[in-house]
Amino acid sequence: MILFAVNIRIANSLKLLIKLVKEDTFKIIYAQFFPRGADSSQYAHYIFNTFDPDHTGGITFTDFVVGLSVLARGTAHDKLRWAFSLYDLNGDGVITKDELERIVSSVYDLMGRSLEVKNSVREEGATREHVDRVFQVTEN
Ligand SMILES: [Ca+2]
Repeated sequence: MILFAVNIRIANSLKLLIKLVKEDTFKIIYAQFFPRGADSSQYAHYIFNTFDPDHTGGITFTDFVVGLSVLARGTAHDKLRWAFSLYDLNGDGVITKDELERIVSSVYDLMGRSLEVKNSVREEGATREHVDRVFQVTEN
């Protein structure tokens, strides 16, 4: 009987190991780490894509471990490559102003409605100005 129970637990663990985490589930899990009023959906989408580089629509256990390994134990170069892949939304090897603006906008969404910064920073054009300043710094 004990052996049967152990086998059931192992089988359940294996099911978890091979189960795909779909983007909707990932977004629900991700949202739990942000304050009430925050909209983490768009940023979670971008993070999800970095863990699903082949765009299969699901993160496998292997995808997750490989991604986490880069973030936790990777070299500075590995982490920069990961960050670059986060910002290079279409994967063409270039980060455009539009891509940066979309990421910055999603980061502001993470701050939540309760923060005054959202209203003061996200006035029309403010996100674009922020992105323009970043590009001015990187071009000099
Ligand atoms: Ca790009």
